[in-house]
Amino acid sequence: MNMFCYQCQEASKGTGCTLVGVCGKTPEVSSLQDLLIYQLKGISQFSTRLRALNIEMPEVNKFVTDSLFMTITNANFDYDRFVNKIIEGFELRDKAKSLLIENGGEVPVSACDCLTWKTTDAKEMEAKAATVGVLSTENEDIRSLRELVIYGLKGIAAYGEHSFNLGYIDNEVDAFMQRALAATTDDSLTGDELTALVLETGKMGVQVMAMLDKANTTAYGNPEITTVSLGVKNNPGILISGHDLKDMEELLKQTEGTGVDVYTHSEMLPANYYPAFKKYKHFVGNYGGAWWSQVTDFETFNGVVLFTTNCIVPPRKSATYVDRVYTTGASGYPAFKHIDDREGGNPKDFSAMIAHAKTFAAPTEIETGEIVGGFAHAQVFALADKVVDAVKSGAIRKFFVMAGCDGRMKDRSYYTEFAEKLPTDTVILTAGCAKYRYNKLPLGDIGGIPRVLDAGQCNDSYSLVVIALKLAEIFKLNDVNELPIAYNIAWYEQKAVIVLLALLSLGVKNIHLGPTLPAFLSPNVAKVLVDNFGIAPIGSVDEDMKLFLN
Ligand code: SF4
Ligand code: SF3
Repeated sequence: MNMFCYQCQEASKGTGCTLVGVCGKTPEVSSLQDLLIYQLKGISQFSTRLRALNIEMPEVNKFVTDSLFMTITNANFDYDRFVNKIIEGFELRDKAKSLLIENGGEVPVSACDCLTWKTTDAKEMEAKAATVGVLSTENEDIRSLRELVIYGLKGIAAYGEHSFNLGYIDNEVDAFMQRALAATTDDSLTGDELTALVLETGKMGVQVMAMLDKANTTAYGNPEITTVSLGVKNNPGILISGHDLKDMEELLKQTEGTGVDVYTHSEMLPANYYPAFKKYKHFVGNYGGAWWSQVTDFETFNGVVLFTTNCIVPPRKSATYVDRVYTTGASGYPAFKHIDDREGGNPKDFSAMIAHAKTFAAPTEIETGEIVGGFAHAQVFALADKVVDAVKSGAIRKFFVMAGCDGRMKDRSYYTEFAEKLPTDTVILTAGCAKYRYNKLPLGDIGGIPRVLDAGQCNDSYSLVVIALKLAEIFKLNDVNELPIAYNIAWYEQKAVIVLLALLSLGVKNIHLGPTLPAFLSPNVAKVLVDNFGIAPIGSVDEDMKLFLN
């Protein structure tokens, strides 16, 4: 075994990647990611004790958030970035320890040498990682619960980082993340206590998604119904992918008047729905499909590509686009150029990338037409009367929340077929890149309400929750599960894990999860989720359709 990782839906053989990641993560990078997580558990023990003395270390909060985000599936493949991050972490941990001692705090006593172990040698880091990774927790149920918490925290970190970039910070979320990381080293915690921590993680997921919603809508306005072009224009282009709207804002400002057009890819599509971005004439639409289609989309795009977050697919040997791809923020890939973080309140500098973009031809058109989106909570509330009337009259029989992630596996054609076979009196509520399985299908509308309502990115699943709670209020229901809403969620990486935990913490029951259940759920932990929340794997389209509609 060279490595062990089972954090995403594509875990090898449905159990875990042991030789090399199906995602392309090397055993070396996997080791460094394991060590970084281990280190966070040590730093968090000190910062949690400091917090009890009313001492907050903002640099620790930022470090923990960045580090968790960097380890999300397909976010960062850059060995050197991880080595440097780990060295930075040792310094931060020792600083936190000194601060604790100076302030009369008690230094934690733990069997975990994450409190003391250090090196600056990359090979020593790799060797150490082999003893502190996921499998170092022997009991499979405790391991399953600990990892469920950590994967939820990774999702929280991603959304927390986007909020931070827009000036929104919630110290309660930081405190929770660090307390929870520290708790994953506490051997005295029982399965029940860890299960409670899992649900608390979900609650914090709701809190961080609400913060990000506020940050995005305050900065850029409420998403509104928007028709997004899928074709191309004649100028050279920059294709921006990922989830970070601050990067989007700065890119649009810096490309204005340069003769370079901006297109969105994958999870950046919802940027088209924000009033503050729609005003830019050179922001011309969306190009291509979900993240995994980048291997062909980037070839035909011809121009420069910017990754603001996950999901990066390591380019094939034959790829011709490698030298025109840039990363920024938590994302990274050794062969791509990286754009540095903001410093001193100044925007990122995209000038070299924009100059590079000007040297390329316009994108090759791969499709034409338009799609409609922008159905986040404020826009749906504006249509509330129409929606409520359609439900009361029976014109809408049922809503299907089909949020989450897309992925490469062939089995995911289930979601396309499911959307196609849904009766015409049903509406899909979506968010995240899962939508690419059906958002270009001609599914029509119900009295002017499109049958696919796209709220936005995966974090905008929060909008779907707000809509559900509002409908429950309008229909005077005490329980959100009494609404005519079914949940058929697709997952891939750890942001979908926090979306799922957030839904559970809000009491949503009977969620169907696919295309497969997470490898990190042990049989006993899976049973707890089935017994208490009615979580179920997807079946065949026809069986599931029958089940959902009865
Ligand atoms: Fe395997 Fe997924 Fe981990 Fe990549 S992130 S190594 S595909 S389990
Ligand atoms: Fe997609 Fe990677 Fe998860 Fe934000 S871009 S949803 S998979």
